Amino acid sequence: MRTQVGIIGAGPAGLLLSQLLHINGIESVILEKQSREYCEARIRAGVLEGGTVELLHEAQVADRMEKQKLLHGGIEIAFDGKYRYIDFVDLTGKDLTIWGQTQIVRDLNKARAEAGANLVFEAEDVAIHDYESDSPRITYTKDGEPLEVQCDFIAGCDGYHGVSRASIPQDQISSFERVYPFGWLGILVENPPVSDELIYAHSERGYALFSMRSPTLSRLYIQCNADENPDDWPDERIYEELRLRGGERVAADLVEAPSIEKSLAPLRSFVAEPLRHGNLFLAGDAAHIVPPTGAKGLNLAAADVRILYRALVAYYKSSRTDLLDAYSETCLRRIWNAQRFSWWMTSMLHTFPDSTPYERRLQISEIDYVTNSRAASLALAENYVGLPFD
Ligand code: RFL
Ligand code: PHB
Repeated sequence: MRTQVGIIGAGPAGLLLSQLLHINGIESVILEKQSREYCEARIRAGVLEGGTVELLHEAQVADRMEKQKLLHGGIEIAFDGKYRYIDFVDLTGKDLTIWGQTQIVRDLNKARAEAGANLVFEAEDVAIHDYESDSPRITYTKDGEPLEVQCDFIAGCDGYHGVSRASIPQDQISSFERVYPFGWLGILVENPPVSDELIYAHSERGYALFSMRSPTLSRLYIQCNADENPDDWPDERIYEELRLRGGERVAADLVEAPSIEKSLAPLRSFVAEPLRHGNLFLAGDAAHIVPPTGAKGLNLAAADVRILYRALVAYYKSSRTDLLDAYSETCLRRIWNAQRFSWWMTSMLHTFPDSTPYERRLQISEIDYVTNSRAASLALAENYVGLPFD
């Protein structure tokens, strides 16, 4: 089979790229390892920057989001018995949208299927060939049959554990990484959120986050050891920690309901450079991971896609190669900004097992400063709502 852009991975990055290319008259094929049902059941991100929302409009998959989204004007930070609100709208004039990644993936799958897209689920043994040449290929197996996609470009949108980045010889790609000594245990519960805004809580017992997906669906997280077994965490134990970490107001207002999903995510910061290798372009989690504390992962994946699809459109419509040539450098500037912000939010709000009493005092002092000083709150706010595109 022949196409213009061969895309590996039907996560938000791969689906969004395929949809935006389609709207601009460019053909693509998506090869996805998992089933559609599996991809549509994964609970991941929830907080969208304005730029991501704009891109979903551009991709014509914003109708359901516009009807069901929640708008947020800021975040609360709980620490040391206090609750401080950082008002993003007042500080930056911008708000944030709560709309689950799960819903985005469902809408994109539906839009792609309705447009008759070539979307292959349960593609096995996906492998990349000749990506340095003008005729790259992707081979795979479907229902036991070996198949091949020939294309002009390959987009590696297959996440952190995918084959795209792993296919690049080690001496041609640099990796930068930090692994944190903890993870997030998350539950989804059919219960109204404990507060109108997200609450990021710092406590001696560890960090906790009180988030949401809708007026009737809460998403709650606690910091735990990265190697814990979620089965060792019955709901009652999680709620006990949430109450102890969230402070008095949260403890009084938090209503328990059984979890409908429970998962543990280790925390990692990671960047692979460059993002382009011949005619192979890495995008999203395939190229970079951030710890979820600043809610940047999905937004960064969308930012890569925005830059890549525009570069591909410029190539096909005007034979321009300059935007493709600049892809890696353009993306990396935003990626490193998000890396710095996510690392900073993570370091400020989590409890580190090896920190000294002196460092603990500094951490409290920093949270106090960031939530009390307009200048420091603004630095947090402008990064959280998303830095502008050039
Ligand atoms: P994905 O979503 O991992 O999709 C990659 C797809 O590639 C497929 N794949 C393969 N397909 C074919 N062959 C292979 N060999 C393949 N290997 C893998 C996979 O099955 C999958 O379908 O990457 P993508 O598209 O780059 O999207 C990235 C986002 O998913 C991720 O950054 C966010 O979910 C991160 N994240 C958050 N981001 C935000 O912007 N805001 C948030 O509030 C936020 N919260 C979160 C998060 C991530 C979390 N976890 C689970 C790590 C909260 C959590 C708990
Ligand atoms: C979420 O709702 O899943 C969420 C919200 C904010 C974050 C991370 C995750 O910083």
